[in-house]
Amino acid sequence: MLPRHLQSVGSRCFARAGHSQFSYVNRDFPRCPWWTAHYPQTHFHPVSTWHPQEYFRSYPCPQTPLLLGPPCFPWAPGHSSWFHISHCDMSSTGDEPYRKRKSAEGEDHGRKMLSKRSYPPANDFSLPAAQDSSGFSAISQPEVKGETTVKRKWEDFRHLYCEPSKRRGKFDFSVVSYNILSQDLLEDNSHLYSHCRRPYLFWNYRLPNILRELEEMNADILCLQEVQEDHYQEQIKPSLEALGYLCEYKVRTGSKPDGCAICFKSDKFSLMLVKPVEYLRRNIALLDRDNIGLLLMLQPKMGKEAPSICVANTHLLYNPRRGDIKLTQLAILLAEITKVAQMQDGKFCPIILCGDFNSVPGSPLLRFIKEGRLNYEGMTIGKVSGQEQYSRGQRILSIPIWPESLGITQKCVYEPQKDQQQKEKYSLVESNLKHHFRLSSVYSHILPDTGMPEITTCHSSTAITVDYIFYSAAINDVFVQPGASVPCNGLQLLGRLSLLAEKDLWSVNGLPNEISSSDHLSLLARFRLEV
Ligand code: KL2
Repeated sequence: MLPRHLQSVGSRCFARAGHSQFSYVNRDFPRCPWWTAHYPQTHFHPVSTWHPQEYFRSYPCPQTPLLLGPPCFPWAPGHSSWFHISHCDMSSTGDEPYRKRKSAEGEDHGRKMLSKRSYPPANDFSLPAAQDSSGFSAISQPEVKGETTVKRKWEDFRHLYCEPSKRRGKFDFSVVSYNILSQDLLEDNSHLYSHCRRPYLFWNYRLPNILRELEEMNADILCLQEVQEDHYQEQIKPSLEALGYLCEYKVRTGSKPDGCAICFKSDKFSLMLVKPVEYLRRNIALLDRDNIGLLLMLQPKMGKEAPSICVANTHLLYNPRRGDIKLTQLAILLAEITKVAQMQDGKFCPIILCGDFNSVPGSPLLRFIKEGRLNYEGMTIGKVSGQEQYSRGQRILSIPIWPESLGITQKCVYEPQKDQQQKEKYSLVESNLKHHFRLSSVYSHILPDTGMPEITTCHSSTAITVDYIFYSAAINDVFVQPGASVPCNGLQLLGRLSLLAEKDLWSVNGLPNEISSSDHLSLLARFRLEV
């Protein structure tokens, strides 16, 4: 018998190619300001004033790990997808919580997004003697007894589109965004994983799970964050190459050894351009952080001439108090995208923007990405990302946010050399940020079945959405932004792998757990480009 909150999920069937079990009419809340009304069980604020902390409570968990079942996507016929909960026989005596050292990261001292919650006792686990290369004990898979399932459903939107006319070509492809939790950060922030059974935190345990998950999703493009450089070079890149991917990587500046990777199937795309993006500017105090992004231009391999697709991947600053830095990092990325994605006729090629933005849905930063504009007058820097309800960053954003010496305008484009008159104009700038794109989010941030917030990251101190896949939507796309003038071939969202609610994740001991080996969930979407 499933726990009560899982019954509705467990009783559903999987969505298979052409047989979606679900109706998606009215699912698109960006087009409907009163979207909450579709989910009468819930009492959420509209997204723009949403503070996740008000809704996230601890759901003490039964002792069950989260398993990802066999692969199952519409383009892999005969399979279906789910998360699988197994009832393990675990005693709850005296497991040593995992600890190494507290965060030494200067930027990020001692914040908690939620008050510390009580967790079920950790479980006993006898460590075998063998040590892996990181000095931790090697382990074998624990015994699993009894099974129930929490599924991540494939949500199929294909029935919402007309078949393209015979004259038009179509190119379908899938994209993953996944913060895989670098081992270095896991060990630096070990207090966030005190709820985990220690053996599940060893890299040698986590790596095969992560690779298996990536293999099962079989996406055409992978945007990975928190990829530790040595693990990338020695393990991840070779493994993905063996699966037919070509891989590009950008490590963070500074001493943190992780970065972002974009990997793509070499039989689907040709690589046209690689652009690593560093946000660090040694001459600008605001930009003294080591976060980075990575852009690729990928040309679809199809019979017809198709525009390249600009794929951007980033991991923005974590620090919940420093929205000023996050917005500036985002502006740099958008300026770089503008540079590479603008075609000869001035229009933009289709854009996919993935990553961990360390900002919640409905926050000013998210509104800026989706709406293309933000008036930040009087906004405190701690409010920008919405990570903390009672933000401690109380300084008001300066106008403009970043200094002129960055060379990026308030429209998030690099500016040409200016004369004196233009410089004066810049100094009179208003508190309005803009960008050129109309980007839609693949996810709706609320689960349609229950009205609960979707979660992309979950550990001892938080359970929120911070990961996104944005895309330039075609005018007939299900999630096209209101008022969007679509500059060129946009993308249609054909489907996505659903996310989960916090209570579902805590019912399987949170993240990472036995089977899901990051503190983030993977995001997966399928798109169509019509040419
Ligand atoms: O939230 V993250 O995890 O997107 O999953 O991004 C950052 C955090 C990542 C890179 O800086 O490391 C994690 N408290 C919680 N998490 C932290 C902290 C902290 N003090 N510092 C870094 N991270």
